[in-house]
Amino acid sequence: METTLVLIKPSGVQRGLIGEVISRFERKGLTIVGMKLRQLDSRILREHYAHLVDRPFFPSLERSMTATPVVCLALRGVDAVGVVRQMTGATNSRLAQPGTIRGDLGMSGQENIVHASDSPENAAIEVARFFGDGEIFDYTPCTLPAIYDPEEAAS
Ligand code: IDP
Ligand code: MG
Repeated sequence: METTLVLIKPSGVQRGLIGEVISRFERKGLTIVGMKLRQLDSRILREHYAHLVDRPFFPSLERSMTATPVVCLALRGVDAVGVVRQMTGATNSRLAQPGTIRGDLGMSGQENIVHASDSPENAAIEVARFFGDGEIFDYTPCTLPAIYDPEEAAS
């Protein structure tokens, strides 16, 4: 199974969408193996958004991402990285498909409710960036046989 990182951004926190977003992942059948609030700062954002630091909108993105604490989630499941990216939708919420978190709940490119890791390699790096030792919990939900067939559950 894969473990992926989701951040419920200040746009989601401010708008009271924490429960809605977590509920979607729970209902899908993903296991929450890490969850906490964290106040981000410039140092971690420059690392997390290293690919965007030189873009003109970066100061605005940094202000937005530090406006409130974010909710950090580590979600586990078969192909969890791709499944969660699909559930997240396109970066610009106005273009994101209905049925996705951004498509259903947002109207903005920047204020787009959630972050989700974009590859298994980045997911491993990002889970380690946002969670410390002892903050990821390895457990098997008793519902697993109703979520996966035995072969899937062992993958
Ligand atoms: P992603 O979140 O869909 O993976 P990235 O390109 O990695 O998209 O960008 C990270 C975040 O930076 C976006 O989720 C969004 O909040 C912000 N962002 C990206 N492009 C723009 C832009 O053109 N204007 C304003 N904010 C942007
Ligand atoms: Mg990205």
